[in-house]
Parts: sequence; structure tokens; C-alpha cells
Amino acid sequence: MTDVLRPGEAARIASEDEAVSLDELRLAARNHGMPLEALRYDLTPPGLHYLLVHYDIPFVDPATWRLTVDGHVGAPLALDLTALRAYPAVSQVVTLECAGNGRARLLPRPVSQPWLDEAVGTARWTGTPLSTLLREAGVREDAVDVVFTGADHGTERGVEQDYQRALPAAEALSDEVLVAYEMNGAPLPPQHGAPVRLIVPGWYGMAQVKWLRSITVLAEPYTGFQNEVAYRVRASADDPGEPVTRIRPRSLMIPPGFPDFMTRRRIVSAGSVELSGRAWSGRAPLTEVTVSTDGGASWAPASLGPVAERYAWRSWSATWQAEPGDYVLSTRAADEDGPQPVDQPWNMQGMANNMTQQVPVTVR
Ligand SMILES: Nc1nc2c(c(=O)[nH]1)N[C@H]1C(S)=C(S)[C@@H](COP(=O)(O)O)O[C@H]1N2
Ligand SMILES: [Mo]
Repeated sequence: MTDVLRPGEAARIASEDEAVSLDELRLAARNHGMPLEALRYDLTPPGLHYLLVHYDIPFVDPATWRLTVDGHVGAPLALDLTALRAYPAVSQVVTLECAGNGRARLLPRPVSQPWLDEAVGTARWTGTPLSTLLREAGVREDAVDVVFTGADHGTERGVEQDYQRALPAAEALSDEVLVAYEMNGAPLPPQHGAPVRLIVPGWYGMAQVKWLRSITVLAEPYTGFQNEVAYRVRASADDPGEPVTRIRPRSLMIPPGFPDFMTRRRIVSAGSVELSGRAWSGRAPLTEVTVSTDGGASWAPASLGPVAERYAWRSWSATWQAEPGDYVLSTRAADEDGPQPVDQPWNMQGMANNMTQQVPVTVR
């Protein structure tokens, strides 16, 4: 199947009974999720962190790599890795999640990377605050957007491009955004953006530009593909939609018991079962996590673990008195702006989809 779309078109929508295609499988085999048992770690070991690469992982030589900061500034910069590392370093624990997480469970299914629930991971990111570099370059007062360009290149829906995303200048100048060169205390691995990537705490994955090579300040709004076409919540093909920005609340459960190889259905022993997992939201602080053991008919509160850092996931736990039978377990987070939906919040590209997880379990 060749799927050449015109620039500006949304992703193709699969027909209701259309199985996942080889094109989707090829993407899924390259871009892996975090196995949900890895929700146990406060910091996701890098090999278990989810991965999303639109094109190819570029081969970037750290010795010749340069980062330029230019555009609507007074004093453009060109930094090598030693110069970047010479600025005071800041570390932050941040949960990243792909905006397409949950897409494969939508009906009908937008055809793209077919995530179930697992496009998430948490790491300690270390680097230079972006605001330090922008101020050093003399960013102008009337800056509108700041554009970040990666070293990777490809075509997408007929548009040839470097991977490129913009942030509003006010967001780019907040103290939170990092130009990061370490993940969990080690240099960034190739797949996560070596030698340098952007970390925008609280925003969905598309903002976290990997293999960062240039930062350009604009005096006018940015209109590139990844902001104007790709990452939009659109109700229909001719809806210009709303931009995808901050992470909506989500809670995930560590699958209890042990799995069946083929279906991954869980098998649990009757009795008192400790359920636990992680919850996060980038748009507002969490207020509660609830758990259902009857397919969403009723919800009981879980106990929430401490807040470690604002943009890091929080642990939760709840006890279930399990009796023999078949169940669908579910968990639901709420933040100050409201709870996760239990029905699909459908949109053309399956973006920012935070429908509650469902975990089929047999108790015996
Ligand atoms: N240069 C570049 N940056 C990128 C991407 C990309 O394809 N190229 N993918 C983005 C998307 S869609 C996501 S979800 C995150 C994934 O980050 P990770 O692979 O480190 O988990 O990187 C973002 N940054
Ligand atoms: Mo993503």
C-alpha cells in the first residue's frame, strides 16, 4: 500500500474492520513502547524508555557537532559540546509521553505509529537551561516563536523536511526548558538524541526535539509542518484544529500477576492483590487516581505516592480482594482540570488520546 497524501492532509483513517498493516508494523518494530512492568522504576532505564523516531536515527559526530542560536537575536551563538557543557548544569526528572499514545485503540483507527498505552518513560535529564542560551544570544523583546531543528531528515505526507518544531517564545524563555546532553547521568544514547536534545517539561513528545543542531528566534509565527499540520487535534479533514501542547492526565497500572504469552491476559491468584502504577499530567497537578475492578462501573480511590518533581510521574497503589473469575481492571487519573475520559476522545490523528487503560485479568 502506498499512501501518498497531499501536504496538509490528515493521517488516513483505517476502515472499521481493517487490520494493522505491514506499514504500521514496520513503524511499531522501530519505535518501541515501554514494557508496562517497567512502571516499577522511578527512572526508566534508557533501553526500556519508549522511543519515537519519525525518520532515521542520524549519525552525529559529537566532535564536529555545533549548536547555533540565531535569527531575531543581537549576538548569534555557535557552540560546540565543550562550550555548551561549560554553562551551569541543571537536572530535572521529567516524564515524556508521545502525543499519539493510545492511537491504536481508537475506532476507527488513524493510520500511523500504532501505540496502545505504552509510549511513556521517565528520566533525569541534565543540560543547560534554554533561557541561558537565548539571553546570551540577546533574544529580542518582540520574539514570537523559537524554532528547533534536528539533524534528521525525511518526507512526511509528501513534504520533505528536517524534523523541526517551534515553541512560543514565552514557553522557550521559561526556566524549565533544557538543552540536555545527559539522560540518567550518562551521555544521551543515539536513539534519544545524542549528543543534545531539547526537553520541554510537561509537553507531549513532539516538542522534545532530538539531535538538536539549531535554534532560531522568529519575529513572526512559525508555520512549519510539525506545528501546523502534524500535531493538531482535528475533528475532521477540513478542520484546522487546535495545536497539541501539554500532556493530559493518564494513569497506568503495572500489569498484575503473570501474562499469557500470546494474548498477554493476566493470571492472578485469588486473595489480597496489591495493584500499583504511575500517574502523571503535564497540564495541571494531579488530584487523584482511582481504580476499577468491574470494567469501569465503579471506581475506588488509590493512595497517591509523594510528589517527587512537578513533571515526573507519581506512584499509586490500591488493594484488591480478588475472587475467582474474569475481570477488566482500569485506572483513572484526574488533575485540577478534570479526569481522564473513559470513552475515546476521537480525533483525525489520534492525538492527545488519554482514554483509560483496560487490563483483562483472570483470577484463579
Ligand atoms: N529530531 C527529532 N526529534 C524528535 C522526534 C524526531 O523524529 N526527530 N520525534 C519526537 C517525538 S514524536 C517524540 S514522541 C519524542 C520521543 O522521544 P524519545 O524517543 O526520546 O522517547 O521525540 C521527539 N523528538
Ligand atoms: Mo510522538
